[in-house]
Amino acid sequence: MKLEDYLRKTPNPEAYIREMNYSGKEGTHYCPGCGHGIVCKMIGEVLDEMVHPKTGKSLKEHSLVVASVGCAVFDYHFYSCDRAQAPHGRATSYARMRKREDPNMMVFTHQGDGDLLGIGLGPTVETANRNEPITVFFVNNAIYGMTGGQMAPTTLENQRSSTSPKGRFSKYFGYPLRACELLTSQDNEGPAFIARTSVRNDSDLKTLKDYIRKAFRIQLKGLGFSMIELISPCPTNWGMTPKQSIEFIEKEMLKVYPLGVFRDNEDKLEKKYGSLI
Ligand SMILES: Cc1ncc(C[n+]2csc(CCOP(=O)(O)OP(=O)(O)O)c2C)c(N)n1
Ligand code: SF4
Ligand SMILES: [Mg+2]
Repeated sequence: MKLEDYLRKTPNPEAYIREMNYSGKEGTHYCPGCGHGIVCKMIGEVLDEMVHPKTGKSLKEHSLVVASVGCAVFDYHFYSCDRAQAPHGRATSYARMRKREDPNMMVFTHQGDGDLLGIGLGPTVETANRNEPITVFFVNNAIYGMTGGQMAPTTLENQRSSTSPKGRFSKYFGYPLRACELLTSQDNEGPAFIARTSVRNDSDLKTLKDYIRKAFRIQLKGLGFSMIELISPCPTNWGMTPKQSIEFIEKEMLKVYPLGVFRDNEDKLEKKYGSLI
C-alpha cells in the first residue's frame, strides 16, 4: 500500500499504534519480571536526558531504534523516536545502512540472543568487525523467548529448554556462545566499546545507564561500533518466578557471562581520528 493511501485510511497512525499495545494505553506487552521492558525504560530515559550536540535538540529527535524479531519486536510501540523493524537477524545490517544514509542520526538496535547470535551471527560479526558506528543493545536471556523457550546459542550447559528437555548437552548442542568475548577476540582498534551488565539490581542498572551514555557519545563522535549486553530474565520460559529468575542469574548465568567492560577504545580512537562533535 502506498504511504498516502495508508495515511488516508489511518488518519491518526500514532493513535492506531497505541491501540495496538497489548497492555493498554501505557506500559509494555512484556511478561511480569521480564528484562526487556527495563532495558527500554533505561534507553528511553537516556534519550530524554541527552541533547544532540549539533542541533541542541533532545537526542530522541535524532534517533532511530531498529527492532529485531523476538520479544523485542514491538519496540516500535514504546519509543517516541523514529522506529523501524528489521527481518530476523538483520537488525545490524539494516541499522548500519540507515546510519550511512544519515550519519547525524543516532541509530541503535535492540536484539535477543537468537537474533544476534543465532540467525544473525554473520551480520553481527561483520558489523562489529567493520566498526560501523551504531549501538547494539543485546538482551541475553539464554532462550528463544518469543517462540516458546527453545534452546538459544547462549543457553547454559545442562539448562533445560523446550528443545533440550533434559538439559543442553554440549557434546551435541555446542557450548554457550559469549558475544562480548567473541567480538573482542581480535586485538583491533574496533569495535570501539563492548560491555556486559545485567538488569538484576539497581547497581547494575546504574552501570547500564553509564554504559548507554558512553555508547551514545561514542556514536555521536563517530568512533565506531558499541554493544551493551544485558543478562536478563525470562521467567515465563525458564519456568520460574521473577524472584527465582534473579537468583538463577546470580548463581548460574554470571558464572558463564561475567560482567564488565571488555573493550573501551574511545580515547584511543578519538586521538587517532578526531571527533565529529
Ligand atoms: C527467518 C525466521 N526464522 C525463524 C523465525 C522464528 N523466530 C521468531 S523469534 C525467534 C527467536 C527469538 O529469540 P531471541 O532472539 O533470543 O529473542 P527473545 O524472544 O528471547 O527476546 C525465532 C526463532 C522467524 N520469525 N523468522
Ligand atoms: S517470553 Fe520471556 S523474554 Fe518474552 S516477554 Fe515473556 S519473559 Fe520476556
Ligand atoms: Mg532470547
